[in-house]
Amino acid sequence: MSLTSMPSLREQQHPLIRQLADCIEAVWHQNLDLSPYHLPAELGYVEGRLEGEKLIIENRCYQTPQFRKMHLELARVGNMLDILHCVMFPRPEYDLPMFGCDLVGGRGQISAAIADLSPVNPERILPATYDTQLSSLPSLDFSQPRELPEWGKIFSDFCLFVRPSSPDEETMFLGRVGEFLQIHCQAAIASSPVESEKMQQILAGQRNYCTKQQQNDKTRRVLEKAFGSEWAENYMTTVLFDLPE
Ligand code: BLA
Repeated sequence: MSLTSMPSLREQQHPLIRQLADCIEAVWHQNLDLSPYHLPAELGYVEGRLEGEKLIIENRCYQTPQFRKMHLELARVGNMLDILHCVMFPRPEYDLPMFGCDLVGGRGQISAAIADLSPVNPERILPATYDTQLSSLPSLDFSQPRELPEWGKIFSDFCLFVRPSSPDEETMFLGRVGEFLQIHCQAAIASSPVESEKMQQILAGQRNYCTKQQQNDKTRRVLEKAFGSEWAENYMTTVLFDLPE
């Protein structure tokens, strides 16, 4: 199926999810030289059932010279749960952070909006260009910040994790994620490959990121209930957070 004829889940989703999905794809297309990335067979578009409700997952995936895999996933469970998940996995030859974003909502309200550019070194230090640019963004005030779970130590000090409580806060979140993406794409195209020793450190950092994300029980529970535990394990480790070789 071609991209343009894909059934459009996003038109039915929460407006913030729709807008963020459009924003992510726009920034990708404007800045990067995209090629298709093929997900494991049968996992591009999936349907299951969770508590009698239909669970639909729609994936879009690209690669570029700097990124091994750029994954945008939209999911919906009946009218109960709306999800946007996005991760950009840099090729380990490039010293770039991991961009990750998750929006989870239901019944008209987004309960979790998270976005980060996460460092891939044990010191949790971002490359200087990121640190400088992210530090110079105006600070934002959200009325309902949320606390990261234990595995969330992978995220940077710039991580946004909130429950957006008004249309203004939704717009602020959307704008900030757009800024993260713009900074990230520009830094990526300006970056040069590293030496092989450094590459090993980056790989270890990416593996740690994926291993920690695989510990998100809330994601796992949704997938297990709809598709069973074996399917959920396979999906989390091969599609959502596959470890680079
Ligand atoms: C939270 N993720 C959640 C929640 C659900 C999902 C149901 C709980 C929402 C809430 O507490 O309000 C479910 N997320 C999914 C599912 C998929 C998904 C089913 O992506 C995919 C099909 N998660 C990510 C990425 C990040 C992330 C890339 O996939 C961050 C960069 C973070 N999601 C994240 C965090 C929480 C969350 C930190 C809160 C976890 C907690 O409070 O324990």
